Amino acid sequence: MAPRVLTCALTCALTVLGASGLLVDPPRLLGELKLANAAFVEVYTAQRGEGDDVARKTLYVSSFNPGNIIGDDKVYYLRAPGRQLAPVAEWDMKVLDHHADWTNDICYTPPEAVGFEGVTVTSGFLVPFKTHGKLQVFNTEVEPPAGPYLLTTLDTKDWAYHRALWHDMDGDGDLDLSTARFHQNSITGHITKSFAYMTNDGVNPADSGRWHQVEVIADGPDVGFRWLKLPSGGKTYDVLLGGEFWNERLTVYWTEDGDWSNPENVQSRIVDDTTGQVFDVFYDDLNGDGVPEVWASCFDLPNKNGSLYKWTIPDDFINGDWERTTLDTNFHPNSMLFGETMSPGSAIIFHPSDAARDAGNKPLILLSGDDDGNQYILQPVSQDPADWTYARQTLVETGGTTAGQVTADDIDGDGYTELITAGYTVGKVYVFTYAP
Ligand SMILES: *[C@@H]1O[C@H](CO)[C@@H](O)[C@H](O)[C@H]1NC(C)=O
Ligand SMILES: [Ca+2]
Ligand SMILES: [Ca+2]
Ligand SMILES: [Ca+2]
Ligand SMILES: [Ca+2]
Repeated sequence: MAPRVLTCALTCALTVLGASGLLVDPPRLLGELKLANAAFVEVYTAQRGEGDDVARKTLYVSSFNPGNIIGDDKVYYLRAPGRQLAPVAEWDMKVLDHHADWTNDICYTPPEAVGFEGVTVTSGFLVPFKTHGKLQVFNTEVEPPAGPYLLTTLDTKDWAYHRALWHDMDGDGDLDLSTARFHQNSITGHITKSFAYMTNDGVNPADSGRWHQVEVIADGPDVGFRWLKLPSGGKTYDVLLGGEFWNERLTVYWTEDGDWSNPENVQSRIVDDTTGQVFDVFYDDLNGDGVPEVWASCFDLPNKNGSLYKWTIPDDFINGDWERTTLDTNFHPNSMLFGETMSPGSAIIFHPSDAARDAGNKPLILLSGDDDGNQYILQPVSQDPADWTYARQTLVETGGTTAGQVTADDIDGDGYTELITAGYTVGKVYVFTYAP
């Protein structure tokens, strides 16, 4: 413990002395790309393929438009964006997909899952004509990417899918596709929530795609979730962390032996049911003490007040106390004529530079205000692990009702991080860099 405290004391002192203040200057805008309804943005670095890390990065942007009633919500991609930074305005985005309605998260698919490296595009939402969501896998090892390979052919109702993570659910060594989803009854408005997986029988999705489904949890995780390994009673468990949007709670689920194929074996604990709607949930070491925290963007619907919370995970996740801290609050969404709005939304931690990470500094948080139309940078005001105070800077005011997702990555490999954010209503993708 002592060396870590000492290192921190030194780093803190250096940070204070080395800069005019503790806060890092905001990044500079490299450029803006016009892209209608830009919603979710991701950058993945392929393990396979030619060239260096910069060449193997791909930017993905999904989009949705309630007005496209015949369903041509597009997903775009751009290979090696870091090789084309000047000018961003001329990025030639290629269409990855136009077969889904209301595309959401674009999730990474590792080569171990199905034999090729790629992405899984999730889709579906509540609005008319957009309720039939899908999980579509693409092989991105080839150009243009091959697919889509539909893994939800056996759906018996319209599901809205927002995330799909490859995880071995039945303990046979094959990665199955785990997912959270929901369905709204069009007459009663009742919402059905379902956490399920598509079983990997070793069949390449390119050759026939009847992946049978196992529902693991009914009425549980519906939008955001993560897989963690957590300790209790001297044992480490495979834990599903659910950010339950409709049930308005944060929960953990586990089984005794890590086999999720029998729903009767699933145990659960409600961590917090006073958060309001959980937009998304994350698992990162925010305070630089080497231990990850759980954190989430949440929205108190009756009071129209959004917050970002963190929970310190106890040594025993089943029996211990999960201590909650408010990292930021008072996010207020714009209102819309039709439908509910919320704020804040998606987030990611980042370091402005490799040097800041190597120095052991706490990460910053890039946060989308979602329906408040803005994006923010939250900076820890101190390097003290016990201090959870953040200073909020506005990175982008899109000027439109809704901003989109955010991501951070050093896309050109110069040691300085780029921030990529979507302006949904204004139809733009913004690219910033911390490079001087
Ligand atoms: C918003 O919620 C936070 C956290 O619960 C609370 O501290 C704050 O006072 C609330 N703000 C308003 C305007 O209700
Ligand atoms: Ca399996
Ligand atoms: Ca299997
Ligand atoms: Ca920590
Ligand atoms: Ca860079």
